[in-house]
Amino acid sequence: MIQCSGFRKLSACEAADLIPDGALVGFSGFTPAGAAKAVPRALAARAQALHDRGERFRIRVLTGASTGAALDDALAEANAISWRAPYQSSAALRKRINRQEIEFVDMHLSHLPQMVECGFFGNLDLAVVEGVDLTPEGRLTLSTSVGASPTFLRHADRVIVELNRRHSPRLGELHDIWTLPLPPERRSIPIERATSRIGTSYIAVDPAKIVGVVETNEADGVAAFDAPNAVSEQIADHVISFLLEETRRGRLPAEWLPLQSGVGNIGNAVMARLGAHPDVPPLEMYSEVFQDALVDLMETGRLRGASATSLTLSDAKLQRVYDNIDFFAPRIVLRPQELSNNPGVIRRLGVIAINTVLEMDLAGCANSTHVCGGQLMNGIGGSGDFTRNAYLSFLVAPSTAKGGRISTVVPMASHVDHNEHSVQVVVTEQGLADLRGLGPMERARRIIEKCAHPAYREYLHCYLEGSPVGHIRHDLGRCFELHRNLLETGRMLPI
Ligand code: 0RQ
Repeated sequence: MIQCSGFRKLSACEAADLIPDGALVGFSGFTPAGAAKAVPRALAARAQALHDRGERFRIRVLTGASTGAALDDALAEANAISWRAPYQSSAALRKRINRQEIEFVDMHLSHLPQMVECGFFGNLDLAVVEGVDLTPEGRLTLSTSVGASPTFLRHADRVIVELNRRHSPRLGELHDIWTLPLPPERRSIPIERATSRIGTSYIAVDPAKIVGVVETNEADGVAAFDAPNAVSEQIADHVISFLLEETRRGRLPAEWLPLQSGVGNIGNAVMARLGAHPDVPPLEMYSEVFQDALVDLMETGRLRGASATSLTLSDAKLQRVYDNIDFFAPRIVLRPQELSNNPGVIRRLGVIAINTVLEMDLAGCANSTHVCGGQLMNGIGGSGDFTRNAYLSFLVAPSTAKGGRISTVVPMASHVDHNEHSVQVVVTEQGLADLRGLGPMERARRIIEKCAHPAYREYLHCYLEGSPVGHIRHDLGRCFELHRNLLETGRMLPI
């Protein structure tokens, strides 16, 4: 038997053969960062071959969040997934979920580890986890993300490790692994600053559970961001002016509070713009994802430190971190997602949260996940963990989508992920509406005036003023008229 780190060395195909039909499998991955690659790709090929022979093969898939092409895309294309949680952003998977071919459980990411731990999803048959180092005693150093891997490794019956030689063997210097016990043994989490380190650089895996090691050498394949456009820059500028004014009024300390910024182009642009502004103090992050713009900010001293659960960097940026790891390792902390997204820690640190939504409504509710109430886009991800618990939270969106055919400010959101009790400040490129302390009518008028696109303002005002009087005004006969128009004619309002 060929060995690797004292464990049985397997090819990806041999490892995939160990996964039976119907298994619940926890794969590493939080975004493409640190996602298992070789085994799920081989599993997709095996599923395809079995389906071609008329045999059944579908598994239940857990990850930290979204993943890379070798996992969600490959398995969805091979029709090898029957059930999936907690988040995804794959076009192939989305299509099957929206055709009801896959059951998808859209969850707050901070909730996932506890749900697994308590057995709410059933027995975890296997964990397939990417690492950069494994000792014969079972000490595993993870690669570019932590996510829910510590939980999967603790609870799975059997473990397969993908040892990826592409990454820096020094990645452990960024990791901070700490286990949150279940109630009633749960105790306070001693994270007092965004970059406090409280745990170890490795995970102790029971060596008896490790059934094999697959050696790989493959990049995460994180796509580079689009150059910031005028809309995302205007959104960023509204957020920055507001934060500077809050500081001037003494409602935000001079050194600010740790920031969380959502994934995607807008989040990346906001961070780049914040970092470049001469009046913004050097920043700290307490977020989920460490993305491209933050590398430059850290190098120029504009970002003092960052806590996240994944290093979601394009190849060139990741290489910059590896080439200068003596500088980056003390400044970046990668934690399990139950800590990076922990509501108690987010509230303790007083995080400033900025997340993107699909639509916001006149009551101040927002939809991050479902187009016209039914078609899943990605999932709520960590946006709910941060929006509800932040010291100050922003929900942002361009005021229109699809060339102006869709208004992202609507009378009533067609699906609600963030309700009016959690939402504080909403922003589009048109302007910013601070909803704190406003009653329902003031709130609705402020959202229309500050955030709606001018082409939709008159419609929204007429809807509001014409709706039956109540604490909140709504006309249940008309509240989805814009959505109905969109479904029937392809645009929310006639030209
Ligand atoms: O579609 O690509 O076909 O043009 O939605 O929209 O404006 O490019 O913005 O990439 O940031 O995605 C909410 C989906 C926004 C994302 C969402 C269409 C639009 C476009 C994408 P095209 P944009 P983004 C965790 C942070 C939930 C999870 C989260 C998301 C496409 O931000 O998944 O917040 N958020 N995680 O045209 C129909 C509408 C639309 C619409 C936009 N109202 N109706 N289509 N689109 N609005 C926290 C961290 O710490 C990281």
